[in-house]
Amino acid sequence: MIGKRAEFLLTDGAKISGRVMNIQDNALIIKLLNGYNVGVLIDEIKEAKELDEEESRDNRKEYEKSLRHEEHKNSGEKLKIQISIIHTGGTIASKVDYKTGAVIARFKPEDILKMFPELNNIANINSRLIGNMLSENMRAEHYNLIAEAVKEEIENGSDGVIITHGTDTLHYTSSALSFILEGLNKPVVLVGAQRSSDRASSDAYLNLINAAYFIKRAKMPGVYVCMHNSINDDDSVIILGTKARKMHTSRRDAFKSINTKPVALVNYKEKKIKVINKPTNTKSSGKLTLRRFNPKLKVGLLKSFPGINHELIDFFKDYDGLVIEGTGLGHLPIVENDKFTEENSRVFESLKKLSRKMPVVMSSQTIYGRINMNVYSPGRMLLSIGILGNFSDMTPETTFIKLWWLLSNYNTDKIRRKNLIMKNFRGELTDKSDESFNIIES
Ligand code: DAS
Repeated sequence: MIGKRAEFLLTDGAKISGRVMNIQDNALIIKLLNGYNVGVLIDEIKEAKELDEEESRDNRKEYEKSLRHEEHKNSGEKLKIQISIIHTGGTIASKVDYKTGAVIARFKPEDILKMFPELNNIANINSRLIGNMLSENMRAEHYNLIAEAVKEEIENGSDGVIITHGTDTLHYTSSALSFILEGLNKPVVLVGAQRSSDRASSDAYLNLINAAYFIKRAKMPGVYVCMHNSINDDDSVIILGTKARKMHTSRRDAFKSINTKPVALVNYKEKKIKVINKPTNTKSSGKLTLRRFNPKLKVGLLKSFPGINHELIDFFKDYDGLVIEGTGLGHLPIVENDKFTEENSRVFESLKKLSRKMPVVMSSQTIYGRINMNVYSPGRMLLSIGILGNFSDMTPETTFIKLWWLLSNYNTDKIRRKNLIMKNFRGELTDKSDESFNIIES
């Protein structure tokens, strides 16, 4: 069959046709009509049909006609932009292992094009693998690795980068990349999926194709997240990387924009982009510089709760920084009201000690809304011992990532003296809160 044109039906229902180039590690290497090579595992081929040259010529004519049609539609602009897809893993790059039923992260870069050839209608795609990891395993070293790969792709001429990533910690990574990629003048879009790409209900296709379409049409430099806007297969929502948060364990519209309206809604099927809230701080020097994380630093994220003991605060004494998820406007149990609350005074003393040693930053368990430690006297007590973050509307996760990044790139004294936690670097802070709770009708 080598050298022949053939059509293959795969076990997952996908159809592939092209010229069989050779056999490598029990996979057929097939050159698709668009010129890209894909590898198809022989044990994933259900049926194979040799195409005679005439028939395959018709296929090619069909493909070239569709390309001309696409080209005509994009008339007047460069037909194909260049988009790089960097794979890190997660459900989007996983398959169901039908022997165990578990979702396993196992994907080769070319799989994406094999499964979603329509991406080729939007851009020339090149694909590279950073890893096949579930995102709960991400560490700061990975943030630096991904940022280095993004810089390389942009310097090699990419007009934009898609990063496929697990959803659980996707908003930590989108924040981290926002801070590392200083002077970014291209769009970088993180895409995940709540259903593995080989399942009919997968949200991978819509998120990927809409991310590519956003990169091609919106021309908005910056770091973004692209996921479902609702449980339907219509729009994807584009959220600024420092304002995104996963808010549901399994819904496909799990990602919401916190304390600010989303950037846009994208619908490739209808060729529509509805810009809602264009980021203002996307002016870039055009010189992309990596301001990396220092993975050796130890930064904590502690959720306060009724009855918390001071030992928990003391635990962080050898850390470099701590973010506390306080309650409400930014409160912690530090006031002794009666004989049951003596421990609260010890919590306050421990906080005072810790705050002398390192930046301690307040965020809120409410997720939505803004910190304000001026309203109640306990909040003022926290301000009096140097707790930072007053008036912040960042999520706890973005606050944690920002503090780690600040400690990696500035000395502690400057962070405190210049109150850098409240300096707006990447749109992570807004000066007016969005009260709409982000229910965006598409
Ligand atoms: N474990 C999840 C992760 O990798 C799977 C997913 O949602 O992508 O974040």
